[in-house]
Amino acid sequence: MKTVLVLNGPNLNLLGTREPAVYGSQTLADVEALCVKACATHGLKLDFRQSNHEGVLVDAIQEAGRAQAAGTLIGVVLNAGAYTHTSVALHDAIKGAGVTLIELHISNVHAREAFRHHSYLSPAAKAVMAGFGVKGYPLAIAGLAEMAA
Ligand code: CA2
Repeated sequence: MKTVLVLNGPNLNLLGTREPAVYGSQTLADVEALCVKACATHGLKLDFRQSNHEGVLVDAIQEAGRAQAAGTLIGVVLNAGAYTHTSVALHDAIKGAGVTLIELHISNVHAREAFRHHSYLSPAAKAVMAGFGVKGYPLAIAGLAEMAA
């Protein structure tokens, strides 16, 4: 059974505790449960992580690249949070790892502040999703499963 890595960046551990109008009221544990279900539907195993630290996210992307090369992982769903708009290191990690990666945002970043309109990750990502709320996570897993089939 192959794995999907769902990787969450800074402050996403706060989901469901503040800003429900933007991010909804579901917690990160609720998101993990949605992902477990989506992976089970597609015969996949879930690796679900969150970190507030850029280097930890870089390490996880590199690890995912090695796992994909070894044939044990089909790809990554990455919500890099605010690092989306700042991180050349994450851009380089995605390119360097050669991993199939879907950039995901819970909110429609293009309908928000101008500083959220630019992503350093999009040019390195296979696909980009934004604005589906937390339901975007299972949709992204379904998309990865489709790409891998
Ligand atoms: O819409 C998304 O998923 C974002 O990636 C979320 C990031 C934001 O910086 C991006 O522009 C768009 C923020 C994640 C922080 O999430 C919180 C959730 C609840 C309370 C506070 C922060």
